Amino acid sequence: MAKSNGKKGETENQEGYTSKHLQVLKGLEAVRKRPGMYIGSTSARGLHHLVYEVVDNAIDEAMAGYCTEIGVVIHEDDSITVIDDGRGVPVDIHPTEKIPGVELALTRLHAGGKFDKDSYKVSGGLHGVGVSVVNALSESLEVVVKRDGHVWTQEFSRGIKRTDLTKGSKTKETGTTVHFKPDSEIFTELQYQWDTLATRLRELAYLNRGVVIVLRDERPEGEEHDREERFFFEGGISQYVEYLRGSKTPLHDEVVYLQGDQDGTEIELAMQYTDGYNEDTFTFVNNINTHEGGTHLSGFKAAMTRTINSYATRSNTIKKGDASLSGDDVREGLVAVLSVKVLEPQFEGQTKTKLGNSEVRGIVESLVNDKLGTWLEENPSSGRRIIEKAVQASRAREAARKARDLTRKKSALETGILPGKLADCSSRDASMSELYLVEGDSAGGSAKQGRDREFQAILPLKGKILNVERARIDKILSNDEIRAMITAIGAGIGDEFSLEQTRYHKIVIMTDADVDGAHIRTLLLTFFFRQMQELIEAGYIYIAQPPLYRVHKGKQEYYCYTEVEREAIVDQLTGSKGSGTVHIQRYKGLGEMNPDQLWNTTMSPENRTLLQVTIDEATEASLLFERLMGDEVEPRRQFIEQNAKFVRNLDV
Ligand code: 0RA
Repeated sequence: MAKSNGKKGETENQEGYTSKHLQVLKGLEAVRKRPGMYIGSTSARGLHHLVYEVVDNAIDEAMAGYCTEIGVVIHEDDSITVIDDGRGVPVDIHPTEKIPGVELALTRLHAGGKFDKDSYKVSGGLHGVGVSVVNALSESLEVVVKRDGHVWTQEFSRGIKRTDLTKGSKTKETGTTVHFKPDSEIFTELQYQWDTLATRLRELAYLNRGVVIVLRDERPEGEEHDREERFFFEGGISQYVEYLRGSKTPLHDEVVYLQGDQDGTEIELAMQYTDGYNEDTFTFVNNINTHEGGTHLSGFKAAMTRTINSYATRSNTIKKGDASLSGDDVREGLVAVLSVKVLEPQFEGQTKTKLGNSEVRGIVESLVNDKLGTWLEENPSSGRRIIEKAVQASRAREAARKARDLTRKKSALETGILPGKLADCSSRDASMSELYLVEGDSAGGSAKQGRDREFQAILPLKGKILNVERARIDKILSNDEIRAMITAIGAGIGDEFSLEQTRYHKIVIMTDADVDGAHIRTLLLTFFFRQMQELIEAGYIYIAQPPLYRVHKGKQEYYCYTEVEREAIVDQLTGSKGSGTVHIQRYKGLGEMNPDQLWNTTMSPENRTLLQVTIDEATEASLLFERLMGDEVEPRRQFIEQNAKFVRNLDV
């Protein structure tokens, strides 16, 4: 039962809350009743979102010039501490609300932010809901503020204050520390993922040049835990472009950096051309990754097409009467980061990551037209290489179009002739159908025998598939394994891909649990990422989880999917009654399982675990692909070791 806060002049109701608090409670109770409305989900995604919410506040302090260092700690119990050296949340009594600013920020919905309208706040999307939401969804939350010469503390539980703001020892420092433990009554997932947090914090450090962000994991055991990483990039988004470029060869030495502002909209662009065949443009609005693009991206694209074409004409590389270079042509091999700050952003689209503000298009377009034009004039040899690259892209695209037409006839996409190696399912309902892409003919054979042929189709893939990261489209289409996949899936590729035509709503990559298997899986993911991205976005791509061990003793038999599981089972069996020794069989490949075992452990919907592949962290994903595919051996080895990086547990 809540206690009276001891203040005079406020009437208490039966439950012991003051009328004012009742109002407060109602606000945060709404958050607890429908948490999804405020943080998107109550699974892993929402859990991580709590951290971003607090960090965003600290970043706001940094953007306002008051904070240089932010620390995030994952504690042993999966509680989180976020510490910053900003101004500290105000502790003085709010003139009209009559409670300290801190308490206001933590107990009132939408009262968390800065009160002036001239600063860039993250809003829309899932961000910017305020720290009170974190408070509402935490079993416990303690805030420590250093401000006005003292250390101040206050505690809450599930959004309700447990203590009044307490003035403690003297200090000259300023800053805010928030420690919270997500509520197990709310969240279905309580474990923090290092990679998920690290990816976002790295991104924030690149986008906010000079801010130091340190992530520390204090949880013991396991390779993922007990570590610390520091993100600090003096070069900001230019350095981000270098990171994203990975091992691709640049066409010009320096990253192009443009900056400008108009009517309160600030624009920063960093870009570099490489010898690659893909485009990697990442756009951000107020630090939020605008996966779905929007007006800033269209302004950028329009300006690129116009500026490169006009430079090509002026430098006589393309003549009057020649076809002009297309947008895709002028962006082939481009790595770019566009970061804009907008005062009142309107976010649209399915995932609220598309910028709607129409005025931004023109602002970005004229800045890029103007400054990129100047850059090209001042760097003619770089300019020439860029134009040559675009001209080559244009020729290749024309050749590819012809090749594609040819392929379409040859592979009979339209006549419906499926690849010979495909063992198709009998169902014609795509939403029920699954396609297993299986490494090797022998595992493919077991899968064909073990499957449920009603809804499971099997396509065995032989050996290494083509690295699409290092090939132009015409070459990609001449590869047999890739052609078989394209025809089996039935939805085309690239610009012509059509999600509605997909013949299976689950495409399951099933490879051996070894380095070769990881490599093949990555090649396949690269292919889907570059040529059928919508499949990933739709959540149709999965990774099968075959067991690593079979442990048995007498008639007792267990399959173990991780080392930890194996240890636990072995301990249990060793300690259990009954005669016989404990046998451990390690599966080196799918081929070692007979059809029944493969079905029972990996394919049967009742028993299997499928990992859904997301491109939530498209930034990281693209880079990882590039790192693996590049010529450097070390990152490739590292990548293979950590290849589950873009794989997240089913998060709906
Ligand atoms: C309200 C107003 C001001 C700062 C903050 C909130 C603030 C919130 C958080 C949350 C985590 N770290 C934070 N740091 C600051 C502005 C205070 C001023 O005008 O001095």
